Amino acid sequence: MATENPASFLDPALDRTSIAPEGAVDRDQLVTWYRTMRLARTCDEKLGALYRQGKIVGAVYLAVGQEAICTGVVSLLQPDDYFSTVARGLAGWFLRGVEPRHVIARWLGRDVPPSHGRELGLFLADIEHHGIAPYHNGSMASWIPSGAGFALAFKVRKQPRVYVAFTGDGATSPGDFYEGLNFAAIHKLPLVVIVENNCFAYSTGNAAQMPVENVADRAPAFNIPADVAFGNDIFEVRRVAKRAIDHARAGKGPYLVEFKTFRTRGHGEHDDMGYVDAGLREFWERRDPLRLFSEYLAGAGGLGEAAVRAIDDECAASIEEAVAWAEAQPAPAPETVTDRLFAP
Ligand SMILES: Cc1ncc(C[n+]2csc(CCOP(=O)(O)OP(=O)(O)O)c2C)c(N)n1
Repeated sequence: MATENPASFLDPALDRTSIAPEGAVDRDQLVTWYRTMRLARTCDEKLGALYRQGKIVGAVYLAVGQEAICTGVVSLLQPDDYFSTVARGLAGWFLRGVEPRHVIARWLGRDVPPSHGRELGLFLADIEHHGIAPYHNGSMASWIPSGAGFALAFKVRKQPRVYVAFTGDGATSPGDFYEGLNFAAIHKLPLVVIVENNCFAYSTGNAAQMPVENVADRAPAFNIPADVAFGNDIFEVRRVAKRAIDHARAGKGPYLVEFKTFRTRGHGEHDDMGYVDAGLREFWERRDPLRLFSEYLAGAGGLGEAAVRAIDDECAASIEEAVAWAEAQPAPAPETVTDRLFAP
């Protein structure tokens, strides 16, 4: 595949190596967001280790480096808003109450609800308990028209709800992206599209799959507003995403937000990222969302270094417990293989 490695993929105007909120933020909220991001990071790192031990069924896809986006966006949603994530939504799931032990057990293919070993963690959806919508299949961008469908249902029922569809940069090139956003724009549906532009669609750099500099440059084709922002700053994510969510909820139609970010692991754990040069990696590692957030919390955020480390340790312990629980769950019994294939 074609690969390009421009210096950073990041417009210097968006760049920063320290973060801070614009106004006062409640201490408990800060801790909740940080804990969510750390829990997701620790869980992902553990899943990477389990993959190397041969314990994961199939491939595993991690969100290391992208945690601020999902955490920031989902933290703004109302309980009855729906969202769907693709491979990089772990932090959002945790914020909505999904338990790490269930996520890990799913990746291990265990007999746990809701699919009892029928799907992997990648296709996580639990609309009934957590408002995490199914995105119906793995075909890139299919989740945009299905998100428009959910948003249409909200509009027809006159419910003040929004649907947030997370997507990657690569998934903004297939036709489904255009069909879904076109329909949503015509009917002014409450659909927010959050693009996590992590520089690569698998190994294909942005310039090799987009004739525009930003995904947001595609929004004028739908006559909808769009923003580009730095996705590793939880405070900026919340600031920008709030504008989009408020717009959609007010009945003004879809809104696209492109967050520039980077995944510091491969597309999946089978991908060694040989196509990424060391300089690019180092650039983004300095801008790691957890590093930026923990530096703020330990310093100007007033929490102090020891309290931040205590949260990290607590997350590490809870992921260890979750793995122990998940490994103790049984695999689905072979004779149940045809169960749950069809709705009763
Ligand atoms: C229509 C379609 N074409 C190709 C693929 C194979 N595929 C799966 S993920 C992926 C790259 C996705 O890149 P991006 O949307 O940028 O998300 P990222 O993995 O970087 O988060 C490709 C090409 C697919 N799933 N669907």
